Amino acid sequence: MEIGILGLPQSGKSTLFEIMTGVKSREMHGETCVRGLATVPDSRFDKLVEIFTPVKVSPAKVPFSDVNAVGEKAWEAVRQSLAGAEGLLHVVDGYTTGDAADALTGYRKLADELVLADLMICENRLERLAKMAKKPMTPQDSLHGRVLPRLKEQLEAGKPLREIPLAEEDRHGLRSFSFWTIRPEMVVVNTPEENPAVVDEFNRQAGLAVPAIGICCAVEAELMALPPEERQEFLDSLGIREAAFGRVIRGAFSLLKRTVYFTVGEDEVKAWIIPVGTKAPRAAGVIHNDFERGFIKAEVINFDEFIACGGTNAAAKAAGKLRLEGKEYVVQDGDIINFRFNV
Ligand SMILES: Nc1nc2c(ncn2[C@@H]2O[C@H](COP(=O)(O)OP(=O)(O)OP(=O)(O)O)[C@@H](O)[C@H]2O)c(=O)[nH]1
Ligand SMILES: [Mg+2]
Repeated sequence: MEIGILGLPQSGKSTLFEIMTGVKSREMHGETCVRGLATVPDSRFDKLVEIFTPVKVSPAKVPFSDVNAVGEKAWEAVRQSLAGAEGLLHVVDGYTTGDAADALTGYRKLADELVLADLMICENRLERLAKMAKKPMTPQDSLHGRVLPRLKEQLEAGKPLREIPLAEEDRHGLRSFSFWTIRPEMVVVNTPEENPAVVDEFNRQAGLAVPAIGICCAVEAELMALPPEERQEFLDSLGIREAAFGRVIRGAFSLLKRTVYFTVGEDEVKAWIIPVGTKAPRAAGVIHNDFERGFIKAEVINFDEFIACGGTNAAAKAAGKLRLEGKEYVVQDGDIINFRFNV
């Protein structure tokens, strides 16, 4: 579930990237695309680590990428670097003038460029398809020939592709284009310290499907530079209810419809990220392909039940709380799972 950070120059992308990953991409000269991992904070995970005291602790991690590109080829570099990003985090400069209207102008400037970039891809492909009209078409060609005109129309109206309902099969057939505007987008308005409310006005004017998150990147970067035990006091002193880090992570999970399950033991406690609605065999496949192929049953207890019945495997078993689930079981957020498989 890689998140690509995108925004106009000097909007605060690298600052936000550093807040999320701790990686100072601004100091990595010569690296076009910098990747980093954000560790997902989860009190349930911490509790499981406390209970099992495992040799290895593996919390869930979300990859972020930040692009350092200037000059003529910048756009191409951004396109290539973020082709694999599943979700986009669009950072908007709201701090330079502190005016929501300026922030919105900046947001729309890049949003329009993304629409235009997608439109060009669409048109190129349709032109090539038209030229090969007499040759035999592959199923992929006919899918493109069928779906792309509708996409083109949407883009010509200046609208992003993510607003079009698409059948899963069609969506899959369009993957190779890495369209910008088909991907889910989360907007962060980089707010001035003295006026965090600029994001509210931005949201009133922008009317986005998913409202933008307001973050004062400069302040939040200072926060992350503090030792963890001093952070709460700093937040309280500024009247910030929740640090940017947690808000962005939660935003990313809800944007990309992800959830977490756990595997536990004395060797390792690990959190696994899966799409909401994933069935047990596929969830097992995230650990290893063999687990999916040879899936027999999943031994499941949800975190809350696990804690309620004493917080040990033995207690859970004695209380008859370990469920044996089959292939159709939809894994729930916070499930603790032991897969039984046969290869
Ligand atoms: N006052 C203020 N300055 C900020 C804020 N966020 C970023 N800056 C400053 O703005 C400049 C740009 O920040 P970056 O995070 O490097 O922005 P960027 O979008 O990565 O910039 P490019 O990669 O060059 O396009 C830096 O000098 C930051 O210190 C903010 O919230 N308030
Ligand atoms: Mg940068």
